[in-house]
Amino acid sequence: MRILVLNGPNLNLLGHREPEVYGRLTLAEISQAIERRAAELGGEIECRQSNLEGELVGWVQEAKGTFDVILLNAAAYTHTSVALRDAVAAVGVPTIEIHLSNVHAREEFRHKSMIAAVCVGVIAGFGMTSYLLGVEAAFKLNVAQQTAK
Ligand code: CA2
Repeated sequence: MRILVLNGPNLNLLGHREPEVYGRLTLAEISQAIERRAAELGGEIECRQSNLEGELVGWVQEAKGTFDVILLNAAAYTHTSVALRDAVAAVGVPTIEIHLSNVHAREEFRHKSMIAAVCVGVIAGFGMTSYLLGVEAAFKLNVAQQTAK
């Protein structure tokens, strides 16, 4: 079971800016915790971050055949990117949308996701635990898919 974790713009600032909104953990610390959980469950994780929409689109496209599930925190691109939505829909690797914050309790422009409708599900509002729940969900999904074959 191989999981690709993609993080969008500004998430590299985690732990360094706005701790009252996004917490004190750095992206490296979050990635380590996700890797540990995936290893406990017998899987492998690769975590990447980019501030560039096109780079994220490229990584989604390349995931086919290499990764079983994508965990995608597209950050601000969640609310704007038709390109990421089209990539997720076209590639067909099951994708779970992840958010640290509860986007529905924030500004109205964050309530709309361009990507959620082409994802298997959305996990938001639990800080780092959103990613850990995403790992659990990825394993459940994979087991369900193997059983259905
Ligand atoms: O809650 C989330 O995970 C978000 O995807 C975070 C995005 C935001 O645009 C989405 O609406 C919800 C923002 C990520 C920016 O991360 C920062 C981290 C530290 C300091 C400043 C920004």
